[in-house]
Amino acid sequence: MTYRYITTPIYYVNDRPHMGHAYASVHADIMARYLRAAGHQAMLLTGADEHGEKIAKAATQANEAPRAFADRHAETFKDAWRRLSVEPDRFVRTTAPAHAKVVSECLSRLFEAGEIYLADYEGLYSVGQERFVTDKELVDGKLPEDKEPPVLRREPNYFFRMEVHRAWMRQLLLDTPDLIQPVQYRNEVLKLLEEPIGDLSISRPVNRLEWGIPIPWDPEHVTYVWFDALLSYVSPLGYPDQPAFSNYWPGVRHVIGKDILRTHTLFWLSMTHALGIAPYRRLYVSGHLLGSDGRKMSKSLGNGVDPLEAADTYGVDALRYTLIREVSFGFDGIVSNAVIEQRRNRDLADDLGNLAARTLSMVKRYRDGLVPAPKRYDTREETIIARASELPHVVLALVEEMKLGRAAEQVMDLVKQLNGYVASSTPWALAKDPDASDRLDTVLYTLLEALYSVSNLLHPVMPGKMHELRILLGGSVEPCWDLPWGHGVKPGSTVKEGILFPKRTGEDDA
Ligand code: ME8
Repeated sequence: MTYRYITTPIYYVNDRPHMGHAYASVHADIMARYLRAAGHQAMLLTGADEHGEKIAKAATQANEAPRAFADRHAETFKDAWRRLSVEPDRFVRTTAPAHAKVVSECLSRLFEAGEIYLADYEGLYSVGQERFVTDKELVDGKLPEDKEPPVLRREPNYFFRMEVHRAWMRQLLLDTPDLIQPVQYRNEVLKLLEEPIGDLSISRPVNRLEWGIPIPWDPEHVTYVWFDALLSYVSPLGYPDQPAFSNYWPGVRHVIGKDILRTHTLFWLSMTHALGIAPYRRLYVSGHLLGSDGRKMSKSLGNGVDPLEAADTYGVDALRYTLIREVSFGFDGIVSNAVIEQRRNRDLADDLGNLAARTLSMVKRYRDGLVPAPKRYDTREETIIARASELPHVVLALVEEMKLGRAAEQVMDLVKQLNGYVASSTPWALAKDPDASDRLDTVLYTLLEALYSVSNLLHPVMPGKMHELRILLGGSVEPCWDLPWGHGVKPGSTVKEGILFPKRTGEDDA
């Protein structure tokens, strides 16, 4: 048994999740489900990033104490994941006492080891954005989103010695070409590491921000939100001394968006190196879902599409399927309602749903709804059997590279092949010919058994609908990975008729 640990970003809980958040969580969930299906002991982590200025400000605006505000929104996220069939094994909250303890201990250790020092930070501070800004960001002396120009501010901050880890990080990336995927993001980071990266400010004065984990040796400061958040990948495993940490950490894979690439490389790799934690095994970096305005979908721009509304309208499984099929991992793209409807109608209703409905209705009509026993296979069946038998390996290899859309596409190609097989085998003509009874048995059995394989291969993507499909097929309801041909549906058992994906048009809303 091998352990795998898959993490989503730990989301800021200052609003409800939009489609971009669902994109990351659904990818991580599907990967975890595939790995579990294939026999790995896989743990999925997600959670809530609750400290920092962003949350403190949102709480003030909502006229709530930060704790109550974070409690409420953490529940909103948990509920959203439930409704999107994202099933984390752990949900970490950065306000949990066990997490805060790990952060304090890590800070103390690094301070004692001389990896953290106090210095004055001087820079241009944007009151509007509540952060230091660089000259490069300014247009006509101010940030485009601010009304007022930034002010020169000087304040004491604790710094983590990040620069000393730069050479090591660069070597790590050179020695581990698949550490960051897709490769364009690895190249981006290698470029960043060619120049000095400086040290990292990891505290904020308490008189400016109280909502954070106190610096253990200096009550005048709280910990910077990213230093706190990144450690939430290890704290739920009982770092440093619990067995879950030693079991799961070596197989860790982080799923993130490209907006947080820098923090997950420069910050997180140097932090883990300084703490003596092995670097992560993989960093899968997604592109951005864009709003209908062509800009990154985001809470602040208000161009977010609600994934829960889309799941209610089109079905959660159609949404999950569309998310992995429509935008290749690593690239930017758009997942609009029109796109979900099209994927649902074409791929799921026309190709997969129709194949299932036709097959089941022919079994009902020609064989009283009983699974026939196959007789002699010819080359047409042998091609299908060979493809169905190799697909679990093909799919898993793609899943390991987070190419989930390509994996699903391979299975949907089998579905297309099966639709072609129905057309060329003409079961309706065989049914009229008393001498073709054996042949009809073989064709119908092959279709049922291949559909059973499809239900297993797509179960991680569409758990609800593939469960329904197995019920219709009358085989074992539990999914089973890599089942040898001939062990899915049982001759003599009863199938049911049903429509998996009723076709939807925009007019249904009228
Ligand atoms: O950054 N397209 O949290 P966050 C695709 N708390 N993915 C998107 C997206 C979009 N338009 N918008 C957001 C944080 N995401 C930190 C993380 S981790 C230790 C701390 C996804 O709530 C994407 O995966 O801003 C991105 O990285 C993540 O949401 C950021 O979520």
